[in-house]
Amino acid sequence: MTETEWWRSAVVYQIYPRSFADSNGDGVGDLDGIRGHLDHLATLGVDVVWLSPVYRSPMDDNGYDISDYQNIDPLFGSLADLDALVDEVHARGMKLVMDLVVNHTSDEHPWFTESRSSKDNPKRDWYWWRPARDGTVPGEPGSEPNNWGSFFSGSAWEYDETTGEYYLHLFSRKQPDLNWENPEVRQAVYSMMSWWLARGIDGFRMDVINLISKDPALPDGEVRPGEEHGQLGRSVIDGPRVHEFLAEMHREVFAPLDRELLLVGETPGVTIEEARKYTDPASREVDMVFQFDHVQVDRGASKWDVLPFDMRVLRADLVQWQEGLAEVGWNSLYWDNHDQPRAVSRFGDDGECRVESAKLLATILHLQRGTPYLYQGDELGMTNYPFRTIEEFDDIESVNYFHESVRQGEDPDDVLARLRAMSRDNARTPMQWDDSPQAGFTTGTPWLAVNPNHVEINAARQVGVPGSVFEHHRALIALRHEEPAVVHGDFTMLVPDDDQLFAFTRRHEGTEMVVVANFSGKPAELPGVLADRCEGAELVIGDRTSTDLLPWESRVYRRA
Ligand code: ISL
Repeated sequence: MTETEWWRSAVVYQIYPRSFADSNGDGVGDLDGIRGHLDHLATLGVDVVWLSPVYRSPMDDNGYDISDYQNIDPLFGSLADLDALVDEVHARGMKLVMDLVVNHTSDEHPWFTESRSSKDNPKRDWYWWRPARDGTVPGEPGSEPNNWGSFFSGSAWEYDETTGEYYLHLFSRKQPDLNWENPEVRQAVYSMMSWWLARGIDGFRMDVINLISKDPALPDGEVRPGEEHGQLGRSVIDGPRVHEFLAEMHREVFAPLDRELLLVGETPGVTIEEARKYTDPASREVDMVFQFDHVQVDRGASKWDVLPFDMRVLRADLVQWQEGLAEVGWNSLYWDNHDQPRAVSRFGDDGECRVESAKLLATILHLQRGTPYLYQGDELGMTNYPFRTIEEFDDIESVNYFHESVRQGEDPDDVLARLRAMSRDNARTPMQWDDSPQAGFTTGTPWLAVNPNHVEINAARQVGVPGSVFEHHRALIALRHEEPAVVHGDFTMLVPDDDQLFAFTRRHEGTEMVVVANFSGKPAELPGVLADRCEGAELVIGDRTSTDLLPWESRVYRRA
């Protein structure tokens, strides 16, 4: 490990600022709210805090639509509040990483306002403008420049009357895509990034960074049966110049700095082979990727096509990534984030065995090779929200999907059932600090309802309480910090065909860590081959050493 690879032993905690802590009673979380809860993070033992976007934004996609990269949205506070937060994070020995959303801006960003104003505006080419398809009437359905669909339903093109052309938006129509082919765009982004680093932040989580390079021919994508729009494919995902752009970014922004930074690329749709390229230390692009394969094991063609969860499919997928990045590259480890339902509701049991299954997920997460990321509330085993009506949802993806599906004739109750399982709002309900009426999140009316189960599930009931999900995470984080085998060990799957057990070893310089987990709601027996491995080894995480495992029980042994 080189000195600069400090992040291999780190644990990252993601904050969704809107939902973390509200200091001024307006119902929306803010920077001072975060500052007031830093001791929670220090107690947990995390090394890095990643803040989802807090920049100025019209909030069409809750801050992932940025209208001023160098300012803080008044909802969250001010630049002075951010500086104070950075100082206090640093004072506790932690680092602060910001979200970098540069695949697109808000349509209210001055760059876009200029770009859309006329065809000969100097910033016209900063975005992807195209005329209607030949022989069609501009603005009419079917006249879009190509058949791409947006991630948030509908076409990826929006007609703009000012100049009679369309602009590309892979996400909402208020998130026009920047044209990275234009070197001025790249320089503007790099100088903004350098400005933040000079302000003292410690790196970036780069939103959809593997979508920044598009094939300038913008070819139609393959239309799958039953779908209206074409796939984006390699014309966009890990596109033609993406590695060149990231290497350039590294040269221009990071290489001149002699600091321990964390650079993580969010890369939906990335393959293992591409992930190796992004994270090979020799190519100097990013330190690690955030990939999505394992959070797609319970879905069909789209995220709304919900399939029953099968642990064996999840396990096989995780193993593939462990093996695929064993020699070169590095992965981020996570179960959920602000775009995913809550892990314990999705992969565990959010009823009777909530605590045990949340602990099992934690054990498997922290013991893999890679850098673990906790999303706020994971450390408490927070669950999905019991949504009943569409009015209870806020997320643009969920709301668009509901209306689009109902328009196409689907039964609203069926659509709601899918939203309940998969909506991003499950992760966005306020952090549950205590059992008071708004869970200690706000003294006002929260922007999204607090989960009624906060009376049971909250930080006050768990911090310092033996056996809690919080204390389990804390012990696992401490183990990573003190045990090199957790950081550097190789990964070998054990009993890969077992229907209940998730078991593996991590070996490094004569130390072997053995993880055994009963990933099911039924008791399990340790097969002889596992029992032998555990026999006589030191139990470092877990409560019992017998050869049977209770439902959702997980343990970690060490043999030196
Ligand atoms: O959440 C998803 C769909 O359910 C993902 O496809 C998600 O859109 C994708 O991972 C990119 O996410 C990131 O960029 C989006 C933003 O809405 C997400 O919150 C962000 O994490 C656009 O900026």
